[in-house]
Amino acid sequence: MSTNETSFRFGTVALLGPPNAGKSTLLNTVLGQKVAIVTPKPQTTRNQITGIRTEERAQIVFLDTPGVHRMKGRMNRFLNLAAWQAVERADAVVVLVDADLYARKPALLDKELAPLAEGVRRLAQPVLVAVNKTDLVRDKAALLPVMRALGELWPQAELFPVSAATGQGVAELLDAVRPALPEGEALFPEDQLSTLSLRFLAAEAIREQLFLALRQELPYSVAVEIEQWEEDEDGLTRIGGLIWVGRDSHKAMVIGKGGQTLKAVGQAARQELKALVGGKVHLELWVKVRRDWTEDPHFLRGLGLGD
Ligand SMILES: Nc1nc2c(ncn2[C@@H]2O[C@H](COP(=O)(O)OP(=O)(O)OP(=O)(O)O)[C@@H](O)[C@H]2O)c(=O)[nH]1
Ligand SMILES: [Mg+2]
Repeated sequence: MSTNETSFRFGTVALLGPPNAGKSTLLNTVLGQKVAIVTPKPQTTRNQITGIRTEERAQIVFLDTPGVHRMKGRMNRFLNLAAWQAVERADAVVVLVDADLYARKPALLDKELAPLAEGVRRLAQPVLVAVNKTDLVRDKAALLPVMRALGELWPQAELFPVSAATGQGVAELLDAVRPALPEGEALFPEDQLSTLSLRFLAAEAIREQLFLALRQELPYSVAVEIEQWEEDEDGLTRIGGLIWVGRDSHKAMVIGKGGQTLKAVGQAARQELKALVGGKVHLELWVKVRRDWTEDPHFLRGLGLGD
C-alpha cells in the first residue's frame, strides 16, 4: 500500500500512566465530550474505557486505562492487568505523567514511575510521553529537570508538554500519534464516541458522584450496577441503580445522616445522566452490602472487573 497524505489511518492508542495523571481527562479532551469519569482522587478508572475520535483522514480509538501502581488486593491486581492488556491491543502508547507533581516533588518521579518504566521500555510499539498538567507549573524552568528525568527513563520516546485540562499541546501530541497508526478504513460510524453501553456510562456517572462525595477509602469499596432502565413514551428514562458496599458501616456512610449524602449524590448524578441520555431522567438509588466484594472473584467478574 502506498503511503501518501490522502490515505486514511485507523488505529488504537493506549493511554497509560500512574493514577491521577490525567488519562481520563485527556481522553475526554481528544473526544471533545465526556466519556470517562474524572475525579481528584487516584484510581478513579476501573475498566478499560474506549473513546473513538473520528477525523477527516483518521479514526483513532483511545483506550483509557486504570492507573498503574503497586497496591495490593485482587481488584488492584486486575486493574494493573487491564492497563497492560490495553497496551497489547494498541498500535501506539501514550504515557501520561503529572508534570506539576514531579516539578514540586522530584523524588516521587522515580518512585511512582518505577512500576511503569521497565514495562514501557520493553514495548515494541511507538511510545509518546505526554508531560501533563503543565498549566499548573507556573515557573516553566521547573519543567526542565522533569523533562530530563523522563528522557532518561524512556530514551526512545518523544516528550510532549500538554495540559489535558486546557487542551494546550494536545494538537501537537495528536500530530505525532497519527503517523504511528497503520493505514486502514474506519471501523466505527463517525458519530460513535465509545464502544461502551449507555448503561455502563450511567453506572460510571453515578460512581463519579460517589467518588466525589465520599471520604478516605470509601470510594474504593463502592461499585454501581444499573438494575433498571426503562424509557417511557413521553421521553422519561427511569434508571434504577444499586450501590454496592463491602460493609454495613459503609452503607450508613453512603446514605449519610438523614439520607443526605445519598440524596446529594442522586441529584448530581441525575444531572449527568440527563446529559448522557439527552432527556428527562428519573433516578432511584439503593445501597446494598456485599461483604468484601473487592476480593470476591465472582462478583468482580459480574462488574467486568475479573480476569
Ligand atoms: N490543572 C490540571 N488538572 C488536570 C489536568 N489533567 C487532569 N487534571 C486533574 O487531575 C485529576 C485526575 O484526573 P483524571 O483524568 O481522573 O486522572 P486519571 O489518570 O484518569 O486517574 P485514574 O483514573 O485514577 O488513574 C482530576 O482532578 C483532573 O481534573 C491538567 O492538565 N491540568
Ligand atoms: Mg481515569
